[in-house]
Amino acid sequence: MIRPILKYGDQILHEPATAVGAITPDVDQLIGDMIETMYAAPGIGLAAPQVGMGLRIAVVDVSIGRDPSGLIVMVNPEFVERDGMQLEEEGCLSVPGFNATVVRPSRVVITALDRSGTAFVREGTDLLARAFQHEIDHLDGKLFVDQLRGIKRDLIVRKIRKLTRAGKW
Ligand code: GNR
Ligand code: NI
Repeated sequence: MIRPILKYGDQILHEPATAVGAITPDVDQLIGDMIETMYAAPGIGLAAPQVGMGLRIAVVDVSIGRDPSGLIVMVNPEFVERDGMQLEEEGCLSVPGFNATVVRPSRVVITALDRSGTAFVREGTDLLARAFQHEIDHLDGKLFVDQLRGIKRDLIVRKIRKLTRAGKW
């Protein structure tokens, strides 16, 4: 089932999510719905808070479904390494219509549980590293807008406030 994607300003997006205790049938259903919702959007990643669930679950597929082995399900992900630096344009399904250049490490290694509850380690470079960080930020209640500083951030926040007041957000 495709679930609606919440937007900037919805409180759950701005709060840290809770670790998953066990992959129950409800959690498995949520993961399935998140995969479906990500591909339908389409997006290269989706975090549970974006569909209103404050749990530490995210899905990523930088191939957007073109590569059958491209799907990565992360439950309780954590960084074990972060290095390098990249500066690229970034967007978010919860901040539609906006993008900005965000500075991030160019290589990360994460550990997480997969959909069956098995631990794995995965390295990501370039776009995959960016996607991992973007999704783990969501689990910490942070959106890409929060990584921006000064006038770049203020401009986007002001435009969103204006759209919200006009009932167009
Ligand atoms: O689809 C998405 N594209 C994207 C592009 C650059 C950096 C990060 C992303 S993630 C985003 C989907 C999304 O909002 N995931 O939370
Ligand atoms: Ni996002």
